[in-house]
Amino acid sequence: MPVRSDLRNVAIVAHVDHGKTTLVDAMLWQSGAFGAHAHVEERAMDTGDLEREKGITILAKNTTVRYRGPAAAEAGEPDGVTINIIDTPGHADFGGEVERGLSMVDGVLLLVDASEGPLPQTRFVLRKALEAKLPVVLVVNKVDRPDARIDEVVHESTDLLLGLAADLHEDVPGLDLDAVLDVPVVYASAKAGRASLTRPADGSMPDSPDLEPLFATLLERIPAPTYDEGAPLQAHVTNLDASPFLGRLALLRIRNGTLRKGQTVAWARADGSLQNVRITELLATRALDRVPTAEAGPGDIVAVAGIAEITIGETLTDPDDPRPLPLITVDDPAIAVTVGINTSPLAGKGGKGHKVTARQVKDRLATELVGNVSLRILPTDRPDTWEVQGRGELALAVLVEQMRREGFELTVGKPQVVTKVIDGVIHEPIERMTIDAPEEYLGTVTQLLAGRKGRMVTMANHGTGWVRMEFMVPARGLIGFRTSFLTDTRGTGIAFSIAEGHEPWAGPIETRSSGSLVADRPAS
Ligand SMILES: Nc1nc2c(ncn2[C@@H]2O[C@H](COP(=O)(O)OP(=O)(O)OP(=O)(O)O)[C@@H](O)[C@H]2O)c(=O)[nH]1
Ligand SMILES: [Mg+2]
Repeated sequence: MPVRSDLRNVAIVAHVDHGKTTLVDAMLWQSGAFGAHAHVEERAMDTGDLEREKGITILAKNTTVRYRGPAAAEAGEPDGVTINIIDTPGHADFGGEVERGLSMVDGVLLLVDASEGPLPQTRFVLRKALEAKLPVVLVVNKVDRPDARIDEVVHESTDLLLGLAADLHEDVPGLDLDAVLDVPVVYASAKAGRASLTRPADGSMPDSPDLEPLFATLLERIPAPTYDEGAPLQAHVTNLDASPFLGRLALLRIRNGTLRKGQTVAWARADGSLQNVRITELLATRALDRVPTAEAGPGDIVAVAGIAEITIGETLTDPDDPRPLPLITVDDPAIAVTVGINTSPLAGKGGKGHKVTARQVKDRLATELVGNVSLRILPTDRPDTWEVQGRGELALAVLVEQMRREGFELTVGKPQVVTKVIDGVIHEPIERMTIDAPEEYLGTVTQLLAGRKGRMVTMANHGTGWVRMEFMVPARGLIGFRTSFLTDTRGTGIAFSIAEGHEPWAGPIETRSSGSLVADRPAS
C-alpha cells in the first residue's frame, strides 16, 4: 500500500487538565508556526469564550505544524513532515468529541499527569484508541511538578494498558496484544516545552532542551497515512465549523483519491442519498489559520465550504464510483434535562432583543445538533419544551450557558438519567468514579456513595495519607453529588467519573432533602 511519509495525523488525549492544550502550544512554537515576536495567547487552541473562561477545552480542534527537525531527515523527509494534531477535551462530558477526533488520526499521544496518574478519562480515551487499533505513545507530562511520582505513574499506566488490552481481547478481533503493550514512554514538561526518553528525577526537568525527542518518537511510532493507489475519492466528514465569511465548514479526512477546488463530487448523505456538489472553497490548516489550497490528497485533513447541510459522518466521494464510508457513532447520552421557553411572569423582561419564542428555541437546539454528535433532542408533550440528552451535567450546562449568552430566556428542568430497556428490563447508565481523599474521610466517602447506590471496585493507599477509591455508581446518584462530596471532605476530595455502560435499575435513591428557590420579581 502506498504511504504518505510526509504526513502524520495524531490526536492528543488525556484526562482533564493533564496538559494537552499546553503541549500543542509548545509544538506550535517549536515548529516555527509563529514568528519570534508574535503575540499568541497561552493555550492558543482554546478559542471559545467559555473555554478561555473556564480554562478547559470543550470542542476538539485541529492544527497543523510543519516539523523540520533532525528526525524528519532521518525519516527520509529532509524537507519536513506535516503533522496534523487534534487537541481533544479531557472532561468526560465531552467524550463524544474525543471519539470523533480519533476518527481523523492514525495514532494518539496519551498524556498522563506525573503526579495524578491515570484517571477515569485516561481509561476512557485509551479504551477508545485501542478499540480503533490506534498505536499509542505514552507521554508522562508535568514531570516538573514537585509532587511528581514518575515511576509509579508509568507503572499505573502500563497496568491500565494491560488491563484494557485483556478486556478488549475478546471484543476486538485482530487486536495485536504485543503491539499494544509495546508502548514508548516520553517524559515531558509541556509547560517548559521539554521532553526526554530518559526518566528525570521526580520534580525535575527532562534533560533535553526542547521537544525533539517527542517529535522523533512521534514520527517513528505514529504510522504515516496509507491509501489505495488509484482508488476513487473518499473524504470523511469528521467535524464541523463555521466561518463568518464562508458559512458552514466541513472538516474532512481524505482516505483515498484527490480533492480539488472547483471539482464536482458526490455527497453521500446520512440518509443514503447521493447529491452532486461543487467544491467552491477548499482550505488547509496552517497553525491556527485556514488558508485556501488548490488540492489535497490521501491522509490530508482539509475544510470544505459551501455545502450548507453537510453533517458529521457523511462522505464526499466520486460521482462515477461512489463509495461512502461508515457513519460515525458515539456512546449514548446518559443525562437529560427539559429545556423550554421562559414561562415565568418575568418572561421577556430580561432585555431588548431577548429570544423568548418556542420557534427560536427550537431552531437554536436544532443548530446545536448539527455539530454536536453526542447530544440528542426529543419532543415532549408540551409544544414549547424539549428534552435535551447529553453525556453529563456539564455538557448540558455549557449548552444552556451558551444559549443564555446569546440572549435566550429558558426554563430548564431538573436533570434525569436516560434509561434503556434491555431484554425487557429497565437499565440505567452507570458511572465509574475515582475519588482521591485524605484517609480520615474514607468512612465518610464510602457512606456518601453507599447512599447513592455506589459499589466500591478498588481501593489503593499510596502511603501518603491519601487513598484512591473506585466506585461504580448509577449516573443518577451523581446528580448534585459534588456539593455534598466537597462539604463532607471539607473541600479536600477530588472526584472524577466516566460512563461505563448500563446496568439494571438500582432502586430508589434519596437525593434531595431541601427545597428550591423561587423568584417572582426582579431584584432591585
Ligand atoms: N507544572 C506543569 N504544569 C503544566 C504542564 N503542562 C500543563 N500544565 C498546566 O496544567 C494546566 C492545564 O493545562 P491544559 O493544557 O489546559 O490542560 P488540558 O489537558 O488541555 O485540559 P482540558 O483540555 O480541559 O482537558 C494549566 O494550568 C497548565 O499551565 C507541565 O508540564 N508542568
Ligand atoms: Mg485542553
